[in-house]
Amino acid sequence: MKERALAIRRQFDGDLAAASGPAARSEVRLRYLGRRAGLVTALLKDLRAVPAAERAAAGSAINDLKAHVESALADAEARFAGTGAPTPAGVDATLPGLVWRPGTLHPITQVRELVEEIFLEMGYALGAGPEVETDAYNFGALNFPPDHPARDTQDTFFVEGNDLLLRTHTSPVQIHTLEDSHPPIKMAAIGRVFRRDSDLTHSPVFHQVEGLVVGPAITFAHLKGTLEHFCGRVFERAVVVRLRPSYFPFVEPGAEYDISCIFCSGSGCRPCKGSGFIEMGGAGMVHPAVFEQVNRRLGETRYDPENLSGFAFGLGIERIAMLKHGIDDIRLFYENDLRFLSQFPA
Ligand code: FA5
Repeated sequence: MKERALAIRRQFDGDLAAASGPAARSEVRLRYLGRRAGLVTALLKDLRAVPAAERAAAGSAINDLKAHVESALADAEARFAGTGAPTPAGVDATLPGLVWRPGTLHPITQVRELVEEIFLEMGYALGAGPEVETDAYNFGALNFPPDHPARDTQDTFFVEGNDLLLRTHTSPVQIHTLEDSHPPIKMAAIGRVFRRDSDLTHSPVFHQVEGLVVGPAITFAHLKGTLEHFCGRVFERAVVVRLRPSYFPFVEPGAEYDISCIFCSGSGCRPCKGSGFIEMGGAGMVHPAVFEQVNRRLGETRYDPENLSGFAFGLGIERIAMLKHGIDDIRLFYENDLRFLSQFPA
């Protein structure tokens, strides 16, 4: 009986493989499982004639065969389900199916994550502040005189009257951090900022990163070394930092900093306009007036400018991404065109 079951199994496998459509598969089902003349059914009927001592083993062989036939038929039907159905009018069944492409992180998110990683490596805490700020945090506490041109409606999006606005830079996070912590401080913050500004390299919404270090005997040399290390890690090469005197009301001395050109290493090329350097952002030593304003708001001398000093710097995340990937139009980051975005696999 066991041999007969095996032979029927072999025959069934061959018949099923040769059955090319639903009708042929129905025939195979009838041939093996049909109630009257099915080959497996016949075996079951013959079981009665098997001597009692061999009946259990024979019964189990037939049951295995029946389970195999049923599950192989069910699999085949599931695999070919629908292929025999007529195609509805107007449907072109020869068109390729949907292609599922895995998503990638936005290039700005990738730079943001890299920058966060570098600051964490350097032992900085990550800080944050609100995108809707008061004039006091965005300007006043940062030592902007009341008539400073940056408060002009040309640059600032005001939300309500003249007091609530969309922050124009991440520097207000310096004030939140000074108010919420105690020295020594090493803080970096990345976030969205807003300006009435729009051209090939300027967007009304963009991202900045802010660094703030406060402690005893922090010097301009610490600032330069930090910028050199940070920019070197961002662009994955050794860079030279050049500081140029500049004015930001909340730092003194204040500077704009450039790095040696990442395309020509300083010999002069088109992206660096032959100068050998590329502009990166603003920096400087925390202005004593900032410490004094924070002390006044806190009602205590938490930051004594005689015994403490600090440096701060800021730069644009989009600018880093544009330099890293050779992109000359900032709007590409915000148009959500997959042909552009899919070029930056994470
Ligand atoms: C500032 O915003 C200062 N808060 C930076 C700073 C921090 C100075 C700490 C001193 C100490 P600035 O306006 O230059 O500085 O902007 C910094 C960077 O943001 C620029 O170098 C540029 O890369 C980027 N940026 C400015 N405006 C835009 C814009 N509209 N679109 C894209 N990036 C911009």
